[in-house]
Amino acid sequence: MALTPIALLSVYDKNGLLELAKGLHDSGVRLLGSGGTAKKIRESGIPIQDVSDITKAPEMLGGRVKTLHPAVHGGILARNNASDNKDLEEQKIAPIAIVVCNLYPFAETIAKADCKLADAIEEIDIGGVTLLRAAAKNHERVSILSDPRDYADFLKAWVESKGDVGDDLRNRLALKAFESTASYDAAISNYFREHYASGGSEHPAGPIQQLTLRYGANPHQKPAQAFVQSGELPFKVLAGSPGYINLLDALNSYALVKELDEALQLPAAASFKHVSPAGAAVGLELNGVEKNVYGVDDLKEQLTPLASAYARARGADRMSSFGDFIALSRPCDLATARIISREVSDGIIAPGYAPNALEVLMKKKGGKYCVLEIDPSYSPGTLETRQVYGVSLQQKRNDVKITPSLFQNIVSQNKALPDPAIVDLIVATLALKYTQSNSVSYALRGSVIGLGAGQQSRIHCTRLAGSKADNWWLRHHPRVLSLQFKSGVKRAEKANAIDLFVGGEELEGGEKDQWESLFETVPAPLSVEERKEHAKLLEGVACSSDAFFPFPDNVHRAWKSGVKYLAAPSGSVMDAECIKAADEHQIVFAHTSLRLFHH
Ligand code: 93A
Repeated sequence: MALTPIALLSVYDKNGLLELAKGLHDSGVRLLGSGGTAKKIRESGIPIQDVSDITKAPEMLGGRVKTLHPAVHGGILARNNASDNKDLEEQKIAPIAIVVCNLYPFAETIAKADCKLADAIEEIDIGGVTLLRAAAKNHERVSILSDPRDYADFLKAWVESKGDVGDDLRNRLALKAFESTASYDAAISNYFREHYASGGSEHPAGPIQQLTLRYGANPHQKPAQAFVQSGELPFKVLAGSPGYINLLDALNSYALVKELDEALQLPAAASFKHVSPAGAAVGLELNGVEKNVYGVDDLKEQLTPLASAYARARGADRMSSFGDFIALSRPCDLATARIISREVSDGIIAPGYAPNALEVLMKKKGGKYCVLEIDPSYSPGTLETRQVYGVSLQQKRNDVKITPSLFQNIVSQNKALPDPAIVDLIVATLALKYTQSNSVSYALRGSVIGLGAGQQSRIHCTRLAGSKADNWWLRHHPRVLSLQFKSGVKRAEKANAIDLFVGGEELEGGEKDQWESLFETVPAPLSVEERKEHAKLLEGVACSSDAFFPFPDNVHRAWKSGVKYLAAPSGSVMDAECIKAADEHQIVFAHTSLRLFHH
């Protein structure tokens, strides 16, 4: 004779409970319930036994132990095989066919403003989670209902199938139960991370796993936080308080400089704004003109290789770098700190600080300058996940290495790729790996000199990067180098004034008056001829693209900004035309077979 199927019900949310209980009872299911659940069902006139009737043990510890008993879990976890049936028989345990359970409202409890730690702890469901997991584990035989919205359909299927709802339904219900315990546990660990392992806690005893941020991308996006699910955050906050976008910049820019240093065995620096590099460079020595262009000719400290890297990164596009987040591949030294101390900047991440450098940085912004120290041995996991509009997206991290071998497949007639050009191609290409796509980057002397980021059209990237490189090069013009500013004009004002001068825009009215007021002698505009003559002197530039060039216009445009070395993946129907354009200008063109989109 077939056994009477048993359903165990233990729910906090009692919506839909009575309809389900009645339906199950009417179809011949024997009902068992924990304290409150059984009471509610019984009071409505539906017969139900208490869990304690089968456990022969009362609910205890004020409800902390209700269903945690072998009579319950043996009945749920038993498989339909000889050995398990024998065990059940010996222990006089009846198999349970249906479990109905939802959990104490932990998330709702901690969301209340006056929630104390003790309140939160009392809301951590143990027995319910165990019921859900046990039933979901044994879904080959057991149906687990964790969501009242599933009751009606389940009941219908149960009645129609006379108690055999089928694998598909049980599988989906089990998945849902596992998802509910996973998100329940995530809420609990999130809560304790904030209480026991937060960088904001007054005395975090152990590793810091969480930082509460003032807000997210915008001030109205609260709450906001940074956290790791295990281990500890790979950086320490030495000063200031990083914001959400600061951390996006810091983590992307550090990844970039670390890889640049590894690839070229040179100290590297990056200057980030809005999650793309405004500049990135390795520490090649600066000549006299470069020192002037990069605004470090008056620095008292001797430039170290690291300081040269940052001077280059900061100076390539001084307009974009204003208020940057800085990344250094090596511990910050005094000379680098001195350059930073004179610039408008939001923060820095580096794998350490010389004491005298830290002293300088700690004084910046009245002590509010954000100083992060990253653990250089940190290695992020292989999978990265984020959510957009409630949907999780997951991918393998882009851990491809950029090495000289990437540029071996030279498809142009000119195949002469000297070592310094390989350095520049690596700098340009690695910058793209951490630039919002589409992107095209121009580099020279170990430094990005023009970067077109986040454009939907490739030619717009190539033009934007090209015009930035042109602008950068015009800043080397002797007439720019000898501009006579009045004393007291600030560095940022000079940068803006030079940008207007080389940009060639005609100024009018108040803007013109203001601009002219900065100079001892107001300079005459650069003529078309002067610009052309100077542009001819820019040569040997490297250019890299994060995806293939769809049309040869990109190659022609790059050439106009002195590009001699070009790298891009192949794959365009116009590849042959692009190679032809490169040959027309004697450009060395390497097909990389590597797309580097980044978002
Ligand atoms: O405190 S518990 O973790 N201990 C238990 O043994 C236990 N068993 C079920 N909480 C337990 N439950 C939970 O009780 C269920 O998850 C459900 O949310 C609630 C139902 O309690 P009652 O039937 O008394 O209203």
